Amino acid sequence: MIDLLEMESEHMERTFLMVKPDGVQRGLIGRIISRFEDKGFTLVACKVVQVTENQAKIHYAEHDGKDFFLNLVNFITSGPVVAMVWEGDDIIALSRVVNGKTNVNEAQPGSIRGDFAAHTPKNLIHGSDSPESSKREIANFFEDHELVKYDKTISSWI
Ligand code: IDP
Repeated sequence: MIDLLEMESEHMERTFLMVKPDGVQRGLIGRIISRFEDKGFTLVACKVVQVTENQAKIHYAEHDGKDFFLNLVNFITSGPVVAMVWEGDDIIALSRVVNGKTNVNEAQPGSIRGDFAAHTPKNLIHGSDSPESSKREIANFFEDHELVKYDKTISSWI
């Protein structure tokens, strides 16, 4: 019989999550962080930062060339953000469900965007979409030593 409490995770991932300037300005930092804590994920790094233009261009490199690229850069540098690294099983895909769809008209109630966002570009939260972008985005905002490794005793129940 499989001992569920002792099961080693083969799906542990890290992801980069960012409360965007609209989330900070609207006073939603705490409620957004709560969504990921409630899901059982572990916060391993967190800081309030003013994104530089260079960081913004690296962060949104996949959108370089699109007509909304400059708006994206302007928006993400328009005020402070909360940059975070979170850890958890399959967190890259699962945190995007917590975030909700990019287009706020399609974001489900219960998701961050579904509950709090009213206009698509201002959709409050960013989450990495793949292990590769997660690595690149974390490295764009954090040094290795800023990521803290720790276990929570509750982990085996999640
Ligand atoms: P995601 O944030 O859900 O991962 P991406 O496709 O990576 O979505 O887009 C990054 C951000 O760019 C979105 O969160 C949104 O703010 C903005 N964005 C995406 N598509 C459009 C668009 O067609 N017009 C304007 N802004 C867009």
